Amino acid sequence: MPSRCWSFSAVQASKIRESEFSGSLEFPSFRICTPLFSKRSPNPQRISFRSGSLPFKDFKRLSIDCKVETSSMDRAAGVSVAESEGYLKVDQIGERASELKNLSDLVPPNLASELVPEALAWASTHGLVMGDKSIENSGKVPGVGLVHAPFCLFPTPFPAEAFEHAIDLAPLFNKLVDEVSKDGNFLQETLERTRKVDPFTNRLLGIHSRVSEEGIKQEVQLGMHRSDYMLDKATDTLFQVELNTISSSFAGLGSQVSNLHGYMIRHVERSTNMDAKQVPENTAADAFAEALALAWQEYKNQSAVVLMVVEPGERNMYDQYWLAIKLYESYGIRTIRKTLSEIYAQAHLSKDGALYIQEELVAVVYYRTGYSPTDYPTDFEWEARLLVEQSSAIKCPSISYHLAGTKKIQQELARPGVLERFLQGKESIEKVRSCFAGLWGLEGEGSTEIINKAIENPDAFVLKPQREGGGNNLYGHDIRDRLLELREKDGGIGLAAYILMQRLFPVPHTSYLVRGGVWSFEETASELGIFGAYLRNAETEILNKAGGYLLRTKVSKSNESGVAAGYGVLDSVYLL
Ligand code: ADP
Ligand code: HGS
Repeated sequence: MPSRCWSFSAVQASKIRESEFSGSLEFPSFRICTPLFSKRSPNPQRISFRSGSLPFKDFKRLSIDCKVETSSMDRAAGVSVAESEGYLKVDQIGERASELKNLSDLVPPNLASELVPEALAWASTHGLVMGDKSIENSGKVPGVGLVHAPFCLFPTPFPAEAFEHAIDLAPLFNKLVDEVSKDGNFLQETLERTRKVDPFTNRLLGIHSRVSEEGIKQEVQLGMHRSDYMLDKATDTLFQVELNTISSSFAGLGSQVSNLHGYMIRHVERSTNMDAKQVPENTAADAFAEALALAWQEYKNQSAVVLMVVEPGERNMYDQYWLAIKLYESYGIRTIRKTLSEIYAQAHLSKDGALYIQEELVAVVYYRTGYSPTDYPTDFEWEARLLVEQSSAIKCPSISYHLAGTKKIQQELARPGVLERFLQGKESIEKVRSCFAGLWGLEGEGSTEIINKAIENPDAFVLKPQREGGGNNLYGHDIRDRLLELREKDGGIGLAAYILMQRLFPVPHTSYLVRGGVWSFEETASELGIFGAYLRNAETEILNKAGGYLLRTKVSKSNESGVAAGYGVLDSVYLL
């Protein structure tokens, strides 16, 4: 290409922003002069590209159509004007964006540090907050001891196709949970060996068989789930990490992070070409408030309330209040908050099984606790759980939905031919099965081989007990040690308390993490959660949809992503 100096009209020039290029062009004699720099100055100027992250060598092909607008000054500068007409169109932008791994690369650290106070202020003025564990009562009294929730300064690039796929899976998993929950024998049989070596699961199954014998008082089933996925780097496949059917958190704060990122992108869209529209609207809080309201309507008693069952000290109360406040503001439905021990002390059933907390009639019971043995420090909490289960209040989750979300059931559903018992349609079954990673039970003859594999190569696995809430899994050499110990003890019966899962290695990227008012630039990896809302009254399916999302980003070297457990931060997706 002959060496020419081209001048462009402002419009065209605006398409080319300095920050979009870095380093020098590979076409030795090609120069770009933009009127932005030359319209008023007589001499066209050479632009040196100093920011942006992709050196030109990444560009395999650069097509150039140029519109030449001669301006006297340019002519004065003796620039030979080409005859052709056209636009300088850098279609690499599209391709370049698809190769984009990190938005943080488009925002240099000095700009990020300037923007962090903005983000912190936005978070604080938009309820993206948690109780500060260093301040007493911050988990008891709303408004006392607030700190911003940990978050990413900018969203994380995520393939739109994988995101859409995860959204499409939500109604199928909602249906799967519902169908599995109806099959009490499947739940009891699948967890039979586990309950012998896991007292917590045993108590849950005890309540399940008790109310199954006594007869279920409430036909309405309400599901507020979150299915978590990782985009596996090696296979570029979206694999399900787990399906939460109880206390799926961060629908409230998760929705706010997407809004924060829209606000942050507006601060840098000129210098980075980011587009806030590529952060999908996150309707999680609205979807969960709607699900609670529709269930309340199914109970058909205007004076009834929603009971949110919470932990005694709850630092994540604002995530919960986002739902309760939306429920009141949008539907006029009141929510009361009680711990399991308060329910034990204050609850009773009427003759026809209605649940009352003191004088308050309860239509819906929404658990934000009760998924861990530590939530039942005494038998009183278990008594409270049983009483609620025996009542005609609508439970979220019911004991059968809770059990359908255990990791052993997740593993059993991944065994060949099992999904066919619960889902209709080959396409649906294949779609769900396509996101199952390797999952193995450890009881019975067939498990010896996989246990040996995990002992030999523990880094390729995760060992999971029947626990929720983060911080329970085993990784690396801890897997070998635990398997060797369990195999030796009591003939290996303890193995039934665990499942083995293929270790997933999500696509790495970099992010600006903001925690405790301080930012850091880190190598990170993310886990996408899709919220699912489901409501059925006897044979009538009232609601079955995906209800927004949650992206949690952790430092790559961390095994876990749990935000409440202090591993991950709240994030959102930037769809590419
Ligand atoms: P919990 O119910 O305790 O949250 P999870 O199964 O979600 O249990 O595991 C907790 C965390 O452990 C996940 O958020 C993820 O970071 C990590 N993890 C779980 N399973 C895998 C896996 N197969 N590969 C890689 N990381 C995993
Ligand atoms: C609440 N304190 C979960 N729920 O969603 N974990 C994370 O907020 O109500 O921390 O990253 C309770 C589990 C992922 C969120 C915490 C599913 C909770 O931990 C509830 S069981």
